[in-house]
Amino acid sequence: MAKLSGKKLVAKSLKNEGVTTVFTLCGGELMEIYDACADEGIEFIDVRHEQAAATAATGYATASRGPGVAMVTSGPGVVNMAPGIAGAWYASAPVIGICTHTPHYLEGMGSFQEFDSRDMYRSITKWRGYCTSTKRIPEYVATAFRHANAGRKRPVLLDFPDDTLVAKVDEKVVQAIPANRYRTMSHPHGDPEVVKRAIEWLLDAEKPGILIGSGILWSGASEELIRFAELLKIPVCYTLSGKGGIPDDHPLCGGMVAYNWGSIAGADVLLAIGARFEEGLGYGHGTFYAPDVKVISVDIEPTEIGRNRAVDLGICGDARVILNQLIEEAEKALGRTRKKRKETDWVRSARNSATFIHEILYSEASSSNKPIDPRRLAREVCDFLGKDSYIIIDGGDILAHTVSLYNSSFPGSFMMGIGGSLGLLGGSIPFAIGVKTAKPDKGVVVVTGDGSFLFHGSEIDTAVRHNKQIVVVISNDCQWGMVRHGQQFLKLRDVCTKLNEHVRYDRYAESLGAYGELVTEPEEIKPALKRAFDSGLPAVLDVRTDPSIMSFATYSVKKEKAKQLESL
Ligand SMILES: Cc1ncc(C[n+]2csc(CCOP(=O)(O)OP(=O)(O)O)c2C)c(N)n1
Ligand SMILES: [Mg+2]
Repeated sequence: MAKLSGKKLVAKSLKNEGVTTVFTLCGGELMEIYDACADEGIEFIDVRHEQAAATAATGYATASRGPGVAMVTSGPGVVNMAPGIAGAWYASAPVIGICTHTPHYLEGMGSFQEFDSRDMYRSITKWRGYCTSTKRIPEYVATAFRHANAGRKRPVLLDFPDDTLVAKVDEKVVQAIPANRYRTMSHPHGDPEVVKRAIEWLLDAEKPGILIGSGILWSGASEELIRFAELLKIPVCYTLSGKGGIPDDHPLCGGMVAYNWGSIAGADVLLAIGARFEEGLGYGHGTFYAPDVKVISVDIEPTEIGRNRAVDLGICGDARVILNQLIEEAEKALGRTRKKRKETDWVRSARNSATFIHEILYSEASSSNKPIDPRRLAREVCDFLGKDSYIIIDGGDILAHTVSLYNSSFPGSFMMGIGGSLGLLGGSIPFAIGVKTAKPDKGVVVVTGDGSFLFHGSEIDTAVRHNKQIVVVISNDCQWGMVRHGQQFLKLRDVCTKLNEHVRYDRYAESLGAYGELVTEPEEIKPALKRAFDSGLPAVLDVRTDPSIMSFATYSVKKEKAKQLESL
């Protein structure tokens, strides 16, 4: 009977999970794992920082709606990977972080690169496995995938001491567990009685509203959402991370709450699906909510229901399954009464306010000034993007400008490379590499601030080496704009917020083998984007933007801060 090393078992177990790509940065103990994985047909994308490995895995997971895998070395590798895993945690992405460890029998003795990863990762992973038995490797890998994918998706850490990886075991003592045998393939349904009550309330409501978050995207429920909203003629608003759950040009789309707060404000019954009542939703309180609104909250994670605000009905389960249940109940109820829902003034006003706000923002983005108005840059990029491209955004003010102008075309076409609500700048380049790996036939565009680009700009090198065409548009205002604008608004010292005015990001990209262009004229943005795509290479456009333009997001946050300072 053949003997298998732990490294072989890791490779075989990953293959068993259907893994085809792993994001990594090398280390001594990883070399034979690379070989073993190559034998199994698993490809590696080697990045320039371990944080980027986890962030690329997050991009891969987000685009594929499945697990993403990052593999790093012991000690420094796993220390460096942590911020990327934190981003995955806040983005609710099922990322499997794999690291090695100094031998178990030397634990606590101070061996070179020994590090207690499980303790460090406690608050940013759902599960942490430390495997000290070679024959149990398949079980640990299976457990990691099971935890990452169960309920609300989140990252996990798999830690393998080197002695576990080096030891060999008889093939026959190893239990290979088929991936479909240790986790349920069905998705949790909502309680039918509660679903029925939700439909009664929504049918009785004069001003029903739907609020969606990223749960819609993770469960792949956009189609069902649209069918349900159309059936009952209910306007739909979305949170920042729910953007893309419904196309912006859909007649029932009321836009993003942060901008079009008015669209469904005053709803008498509000159905929140996969949207959490966190800061972006005023923690569930404020003028957006009618005082006697009935809130129905749908979430895969039971502890999210009732967090920060009381709800009137809670339905725990998978968004797509529950929307199908809601559709079925609604059809039954409408069939009984033979009524068809009509479009009301309430629906029209939600749509009109969304269109009105978009038109204002769009017209404000038409300046032909030089340096280029960053709003114009955002508008040009959004106009350029076909219906078939992903956009990934990063940065401060430029992020806010772009969010407000981008009309999402297909579910998930819009993504943030900033670790969900963590707001972790700088991830967009590796994130985009992960997206391009999962969706090689789609266009992938990054819009980022110059400051944010600098965190992981070196990953352009990764994109070149692995032939991942991502087109990166830098709003180069030579500053940490969002923070510097805050300093100006609050009349504080102009310190620590300037960036290098001499740098040429296009030349930096060219030196790495990518396509690069400096753009100083607003009319040149679209042609430069076309040239970038036509080059067939990863590309960087260094677009010189006006440092004086503050985004609406910065303005409103700083206004609030000024009020607080005054009241002290
Ligand atoms: C990792 C990280 N560090 C610091 C911050 C604080 N921060 C928020 S916005 C911002 C400025 C972003 O500047 P840039 O990327 O150039 O975009 P701009 O605002 O200039 O458009 C900073 C530093 C953060 N959110 N994340
Ligand atoms: Mg900037």
